[in-house]
Amino acid sequence: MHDPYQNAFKKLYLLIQKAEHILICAHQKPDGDTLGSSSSLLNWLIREQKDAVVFCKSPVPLMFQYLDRSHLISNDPALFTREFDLIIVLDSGSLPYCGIDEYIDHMKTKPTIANIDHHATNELFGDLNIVMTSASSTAEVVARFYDANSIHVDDKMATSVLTGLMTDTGNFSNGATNAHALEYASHMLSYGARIHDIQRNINHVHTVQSLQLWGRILDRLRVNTKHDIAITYVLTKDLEGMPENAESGISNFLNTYLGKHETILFLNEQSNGTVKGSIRSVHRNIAKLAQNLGGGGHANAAGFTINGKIEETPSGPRIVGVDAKQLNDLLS
Ligand SMILES: [Mn+2]
Repeated sequence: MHDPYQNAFKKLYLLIQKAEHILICAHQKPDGDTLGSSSSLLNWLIREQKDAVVFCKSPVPLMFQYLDRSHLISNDPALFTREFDLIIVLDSGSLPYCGIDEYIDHMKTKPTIANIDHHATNELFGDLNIVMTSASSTAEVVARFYDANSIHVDDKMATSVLTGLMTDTGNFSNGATNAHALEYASHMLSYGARIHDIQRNINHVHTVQSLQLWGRILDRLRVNTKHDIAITYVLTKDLEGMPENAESGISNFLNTYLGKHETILFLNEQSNGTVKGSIRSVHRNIAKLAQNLGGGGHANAAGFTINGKIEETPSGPRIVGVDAKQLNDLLS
């Protein structure tokens, strides 16, 4: 199959062959795509007898610890005091998004940076940029890289790639789902990917407590008819004593099950004085909307972060904060 990215994939392969010490970076607050892509490449590089390590600023969530060699993923910034020839950044629109900009700034010798991603808002910060905005996931880009270089994919590498494909497509149900996502998923199954292992880990992670939290969030769901947006939110105090990431997945859940309203906005109040917003839409391109609010993302799944707190009012949530005017216009 002809792939216009063939040259870039060959270049990446050469960079890897040339490098002796390789650092793979997954983005902070990691999802299945960044971790799946990282663990897949790590397993391959170890097989190639390369000195390779993975850094992720946040710890690997329990639900992703089935990924092969995920226990080797380090959140120790001291890694950046070592010398590397190559850094491979996965699934990150920018270095600050990944959480490694300051660490890289302080490195004595500057490694070559390969930027592998699928976000339309990617800032092309790498020396080599392979940003496939049409790809369902970064894991799909990794699978195409293996294909382009005739790299044998073993069951470990395949399980990790399939994890990225399944999580970024919401189990092949959201707007990122396309023929290639299913095609590569099929390839990964034929290479021995452990799909039942993935299913059990990524979909059966909820406790009674976290589902009760979802109940509270669903109870707050309101429709803003002026902008045709369904809005709900979670407060910092709701998350006290909850399992980690208890609220994650709710915007995708709403996007899958709330058929009538095209756009969903989920506001998540953080303990550091910011509010994170996730926007999902099946047909509307909401990347611009997220960008206008200082964020970014894909046409159907995007997000932003603003300074402020959520105030509950009878007509719904409002944000108390200096830069909140634009968002409050959307909420009113
Ligand atoms: Mn992704």
